[in-house]
Amino acid sequence: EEQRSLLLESFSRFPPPKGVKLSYGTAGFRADASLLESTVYRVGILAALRSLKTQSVIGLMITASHNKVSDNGVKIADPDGGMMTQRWEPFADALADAWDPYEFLCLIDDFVRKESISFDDDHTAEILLARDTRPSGEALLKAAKQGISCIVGAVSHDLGVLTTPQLHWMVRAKNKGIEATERDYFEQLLNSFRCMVDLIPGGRKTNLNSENLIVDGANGVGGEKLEVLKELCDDLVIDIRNSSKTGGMLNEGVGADFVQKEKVVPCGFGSIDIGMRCASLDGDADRLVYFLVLPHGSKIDLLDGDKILSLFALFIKEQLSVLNEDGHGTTNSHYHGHLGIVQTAYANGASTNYLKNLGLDVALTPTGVKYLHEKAAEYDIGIYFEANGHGTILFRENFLSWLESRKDELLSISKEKHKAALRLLAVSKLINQAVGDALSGLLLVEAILQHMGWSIHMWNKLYVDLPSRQLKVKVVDRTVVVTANAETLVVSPPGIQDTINALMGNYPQGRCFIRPSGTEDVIRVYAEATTQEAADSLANSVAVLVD
Ligand code: 16G
Ligand code: ZN
Repeated sequence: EEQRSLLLESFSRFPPPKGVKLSYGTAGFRADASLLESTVYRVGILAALRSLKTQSVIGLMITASHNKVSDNGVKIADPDGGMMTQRWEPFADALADAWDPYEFLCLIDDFVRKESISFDDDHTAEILLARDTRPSGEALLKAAKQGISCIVGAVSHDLGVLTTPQLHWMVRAKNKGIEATERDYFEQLLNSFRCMVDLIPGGRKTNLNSENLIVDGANGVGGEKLEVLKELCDDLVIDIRNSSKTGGMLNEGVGADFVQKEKVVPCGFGSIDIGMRCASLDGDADRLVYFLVLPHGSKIDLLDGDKILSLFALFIKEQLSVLNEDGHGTTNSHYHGHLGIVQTAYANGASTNYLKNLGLDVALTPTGVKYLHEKAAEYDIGIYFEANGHGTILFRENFLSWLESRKDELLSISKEKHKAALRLLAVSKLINQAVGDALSGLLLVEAILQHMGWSIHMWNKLYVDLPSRQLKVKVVDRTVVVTANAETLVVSPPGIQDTINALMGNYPQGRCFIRPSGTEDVIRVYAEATTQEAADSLANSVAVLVD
């Protein structure tokens, strides 16, 4: 009863916006910030129910990532720090769209019954809240708190401004009973980074290359947090630009999404940076790309998610080979450590070839972190990345405990095996196990480059990207395009795939696919071929098929 009146009373204070239907897409709810108060309030309720159901700490993040500053969004982190289970998405949609107060109550009642969620004194709910630097974030966070507080027994902790991966990390840590403050996050990252640097063959190389590291913070939370990280660690020499404090506009001509899509330097970069190691974070710091400024100063050579993935894969594979080498005195307690790579159809064909030539298993999934993450979790070590720079490395718990338990014994067998085990353990602590994390990804790239003794130029030469082109075609109803095989085949409308196949046949190494966007009313077209002209022409000839 108390519950019902709390819900009814607050419901009337958060009327849903007229004429817009929001849905919990690949990255939660996203819209113009002025439309979101009601939705965020309802997601507060959803988070509290999720916490009651799982009897664990749940996260609620307010961000619209790389989208413009006037947008915002909200998403939920599950107990393991990953995205909210897809099973609950339909309920999230229904809750966000409910108009009538009694329909709203019924919806919650039915769902609570269906999921056997209990409300009693033994069941409490705890939600960690955070937001990015968007000005609309504070008010939206308040709306989320209101939603949470109308579920009896639910408490929220406002953690203020955080990166998306920091919040996911904290949710995961808290549920494992580990201290989970921001300080703990930074300490874990820096300790494991130092550990990797200490294990560099032949000792640390200071001033390896004359290059400096310069990071574009997208005028958002990432730059701000990187400043903190830098303060805590003397070993990190970073020039940070477009940090949120310098007054530039979030994501305007800056950030990983801009750099990756436009293939030009972000604001604040130019000819003075030619030859330097440059990196770019997105608006909530869950994406990372590197780039090199080309002569003349505005065009770049992009080292995207695929290239970061390739660097990580090479390093991990090297450590696993050392561990598995059949040397003298090896016991039979082998654990091969199955390494798997996960990409989407957007991965540059040259990267997939490179990885396959290393002898690695490469799997494809549809676009969206939840699909890649789920697939990567099937391996002892699973590395996933989207070309846009979102990705991480997942380690299976059993594999980690095997490494932990064997590392001392390995020392008596071979120093090299021992070191390889320590490196893998350090990577598992450095790289965020919950979601892609630009800050931890950046530290890992830096540690591996030092380990290899490589400049960014050498890393860039692992393979040469095939020229590619992305187009979007505005359509009335994007759901008419239905794909299969990780978005590489169009099954509907019928016939289109045959035409695409025929067109691809006209270009050497031609590859092309179309898919409905999960975030905009468009059909996306991707094409690659051996020349830019060919990639453009293939993309254009396929785009007209859906126009
Ligand atoms: C979302 C996804 C991202 C994906 C993008 C594709 C998450 C957290 N984010 O931002 O992974 O690359 O959507 O957008 O899953 P699109 O469907 O409009 O091409
Ligand atoms: Zn993001």
